[in-house]
Amino acid sequence: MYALYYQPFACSYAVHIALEKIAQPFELHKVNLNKGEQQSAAFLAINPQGQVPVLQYNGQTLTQAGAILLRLAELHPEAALLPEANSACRNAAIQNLFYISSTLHPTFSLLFYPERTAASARDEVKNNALQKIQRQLVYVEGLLTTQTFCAAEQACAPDYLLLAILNWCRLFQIPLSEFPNIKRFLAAMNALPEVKKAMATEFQAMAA
Ligand SMILES: N[C@@H](CCC(=O)N[C@@H](CS)C(=O)NCC(=O)O)C(=O)O
Repeated sequence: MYALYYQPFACSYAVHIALEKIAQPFELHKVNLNKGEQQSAAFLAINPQGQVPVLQYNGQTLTQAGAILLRLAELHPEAALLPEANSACRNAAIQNLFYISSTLHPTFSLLFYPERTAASARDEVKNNALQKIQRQLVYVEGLLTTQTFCAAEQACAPDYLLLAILNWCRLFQIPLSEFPNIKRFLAAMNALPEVKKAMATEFQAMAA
């Protein structure tokens, strides 16, 4: 049985969607980041980095959204969380997963936690991040020019993470009017059964 430590609509959303796609039993443990629960002794004992997502299974603990998604793809090939190993789009899927987790996500993190970069220059950090995000969105828009999803004909792991992060554009009032491919991507993703299930659960958990 999998256990996922998550915060509704954080990057852990991508792992939650992947677990819905795998369609095996899992349990969810909410970590309320707004209340600072990630810094509680109990949670730090699970992940000393004080961050979600954390996946536990078979007595093992795994952190880092990209790593968890790759591992789930290995453990459940039938769920097609990545394109076939020898397919042309496998490289693109892995490359995009790393781009999203190592480049796009950290830029958004500057908006959530500007004080971690410069406590006395929060606005400057945020403004710089917003400018950087614009350039990164141009890149993502390009990825979605010839296909709906970022690597393959079907949505897979990098798309789940991309969805989780692009959802934050609304939170930070980043307009997407100049990015029609991204808007089409979001609409297609939100129509997927695994996304609908995870979304409904996380909306409920937010309200609780
Ligand atoms: N590199 C980590 C980053 C994880 C991360 O930034 N998680 C955020 C939620 S999206 C978090 O837990 N933030 C709480 C904090 O940093 O205090 C990953 O890709 O999993």
